[in-house]
Amino acid sequence: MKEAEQRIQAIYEGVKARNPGEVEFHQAVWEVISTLAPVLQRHPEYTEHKIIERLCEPERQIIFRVPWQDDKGEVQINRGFRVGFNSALGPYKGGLRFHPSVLLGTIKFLAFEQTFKNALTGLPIGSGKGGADFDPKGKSDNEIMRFCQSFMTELYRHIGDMTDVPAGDIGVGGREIGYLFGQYKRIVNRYEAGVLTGKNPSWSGALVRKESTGYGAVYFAEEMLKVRGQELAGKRCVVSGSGNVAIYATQKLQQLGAIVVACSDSNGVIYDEQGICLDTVRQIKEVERGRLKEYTNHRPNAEYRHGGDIWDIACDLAFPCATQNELNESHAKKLIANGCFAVTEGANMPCTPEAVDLFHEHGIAYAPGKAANAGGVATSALEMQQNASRDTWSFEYTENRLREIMVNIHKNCHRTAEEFGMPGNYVAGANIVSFRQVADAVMAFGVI
Ligand code: NDP
Ligand code: 2IT
Repeated sequence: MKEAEQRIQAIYEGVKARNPGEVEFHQAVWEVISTLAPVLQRHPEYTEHKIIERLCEPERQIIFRVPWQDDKGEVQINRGFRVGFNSALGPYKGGLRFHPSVLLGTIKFLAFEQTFKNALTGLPIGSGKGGADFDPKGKSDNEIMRFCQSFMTELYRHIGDMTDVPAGDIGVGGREIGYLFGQYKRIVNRYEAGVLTGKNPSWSGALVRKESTGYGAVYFAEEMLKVRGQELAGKRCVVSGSGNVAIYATQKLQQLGAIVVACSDSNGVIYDEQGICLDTVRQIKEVERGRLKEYTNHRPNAEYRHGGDIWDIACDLAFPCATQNELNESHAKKLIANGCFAVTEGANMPCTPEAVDLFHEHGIAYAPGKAANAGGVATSALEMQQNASRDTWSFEYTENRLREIMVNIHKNCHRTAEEFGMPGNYVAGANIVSFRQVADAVMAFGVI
């Protein structure tokens, strides 16, 4: 074991040296490879074929200029990215993020995570991620459209239903996918529905895709609770964020009888003891594209805490659904002290490594994003299936498929953690299951 651990440490030092300054990428890589020593011990062929080293190097990284004109006619320049991380299991697959904080290292961390997440779904999809340092906040519909068109005018040559299939992520939802798809269709002169997912169901998108990440995370939480002889009904929940993932996690929690008492955006926190009114949140975020502080105009008994910390609010179950590293060690301490016993990541890498260590030390049920939020990309793969067969499935059928996929991911992670002597450690379980699957495919293809 010692030898395998030393080898992994050396690989990690190499990753840091080759990718200077990309701290989120380093964090994501370490989170995976630090759990793989027992696998290397069992499978010396993975070392011989340098599988970890190969999985840590993206297959391709594309960076491009995105010029566009704002409503005043002023020229704006953004930077666009698309990273194809691994295509052993299928075409590159993963979302696009539009947020001012986006750097190459952000996209690499997300694409790296996607490799393992996509493998966990059991569906034939490789991994990728893209986006731009564009800030959609405060932009008019026309500005968003012009930006998306310019972005796609470069991206189109790199994507395709057999090559690379983008979807949404932070700042990219149904509206943006519409503009992106329209521009792609116009440039290539073909209606290639399977080139993007997250499309509107009225024009070749899949039912349930919009809801799938949040719903899937709740299904995963439900399975974790079952193992502990518990259920969701009656549990007090806190869901950070108020975007796509947070909204539909909240919806499913409410459908299953849980009480969601708080949500947030990057400015503040809403605490509604009676339970969050989702219609109000959806009206503000999905229709008016406003700020969460407006919630109290509709629900005067609720409290808005400007700059507040959502993890201060006592809960049984926490669902970080906003962004990376939003829940740190001191937040974790607070949650545990307040009686929280399960943390399910709807976002990608929202908990810092120190927070995760605390959860494990305290026996908190902790579901890493690559397992718990895989329902989104899994339903994207179901959208690709529907597009390939020129078919449309019902909401109920698609939701059942999603549920089955989440139950299976939970089972595989849980069982593998036990098999490797780390019962209840979903991080190890998820990493080992998915790593083995990708590793075997990479080996089968030879050195390419
Ligand atoms: P949205 O853009 O719909 O919503 C993002 C939410 O998170 C908003 O409430 C936003 O607040 C908040 N947020 C974003 N960045 C920050 C920040 N730096 N600090 C505090 N709050 C922030 O994105 P999604 O809901 O789609 O994505 C949320 C998370 O889920 C991300 O980690 C994403 O990678 C992950 N994910 C998404 C999937 C999907 O299908 N969409 C699938 C799997 C994972 P504000 O409006 O103030 O910016
Ligand atoms: O992080 C993710 O899994 C996503 N943003 C969804 C990716 C997808 O291709 O549906």
